[in-house]
Amino acid sequence: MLLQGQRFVVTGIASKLSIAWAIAEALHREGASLILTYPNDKIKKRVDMAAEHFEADLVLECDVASDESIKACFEQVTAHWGDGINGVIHAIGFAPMDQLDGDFTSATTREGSQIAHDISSYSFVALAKEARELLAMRHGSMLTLTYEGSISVLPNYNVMGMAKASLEASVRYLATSMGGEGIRVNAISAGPIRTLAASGIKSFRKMLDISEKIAPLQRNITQMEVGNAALFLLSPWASGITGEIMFVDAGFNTVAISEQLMMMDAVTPNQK
Ligand code: NAD
Ligand code: 0WE
Repeated sequence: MLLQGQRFVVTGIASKLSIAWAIAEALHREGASLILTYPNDKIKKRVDMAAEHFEADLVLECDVASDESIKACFEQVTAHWGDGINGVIHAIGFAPMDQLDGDFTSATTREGSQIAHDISSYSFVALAKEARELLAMRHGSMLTLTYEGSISVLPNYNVMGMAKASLEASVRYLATSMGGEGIRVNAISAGPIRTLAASGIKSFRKMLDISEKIAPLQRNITQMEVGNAALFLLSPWASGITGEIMFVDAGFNTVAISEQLMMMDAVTPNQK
């Protein structure tokens, strides 16, 4: 087992569909010990269930909107694993729903932008501050989840695109800042997956349909494929990789105009 004796703190489990669930699954499969976190009492029950499934050591509150909550969480991590941790997984993203619907310029507000950046981007740095000492003891690493909307425009992703661009920049700055302590920092840019964070997004179904038409693999990706890529980045096999944004998107990001798009009637009527 690749990660026998290794220890990871996993944030962002909200259901069995969560990307964080699949990452925990891969880590657990390889023998790692886990601490799982939840943001509030509403989600706690779900994470308790996950903790049972993954034989997790502890379940801790960690609301990334609060410095006190993050601090208290890592005090408990330190009390349990005082001689270090091997990794922290950040699988958290949030913007108020009204920000993710319609014309970017009209939909985006100061408050919506602040919340999106606070919860989806700054929180990664906030976790790094508290995890740093424990990670340094074992030359551990951090991993976050991002999306293509940081680089290219996708309908309705809006202010989350700004927040993900900021998150990706933080990966590079954190990697440089903590590299001297042997701490690596990476991200996975995942293709669209139906999770709680995708539910309620208008036209998400359509996003999935179009993605599978454009992507070189001609299909969408699964949570398990993200879990396995995460396992690699968090493992000793990736000891030379830091500051990296790795795409797990069936190749979608590499294509500008696909053969499929050339043949779509709405785009090129009467001239196939
Ligand atoms: P999800 O809804 O299962 O996970 C989102 C998590 O964020 C939830 O567990 C939620 O509890 C947590 N969260 C929200 N506010 C929080 C707070 N204040 N403190 C602590 N946790 C908080 O959805 P998911 O798709 O698994 O999302 C995980 C990550 O993957 C997100 O960063 C998301 O942007 C990213 N991502 C998702 C997709 C996709 O299509 N689903 C694609 C690429 C990247
Ligand atoms: O990063 C994400 C999820 C972003 C997200 C989703 C929600 C829904 C519930 C952030 N905040 C909220 N707030 C809520 O209240 N993804 C990559 C998935 C996603 O979200 C989209 C997408 C895709 C893909 C939004 C619009 C268009 C495409």
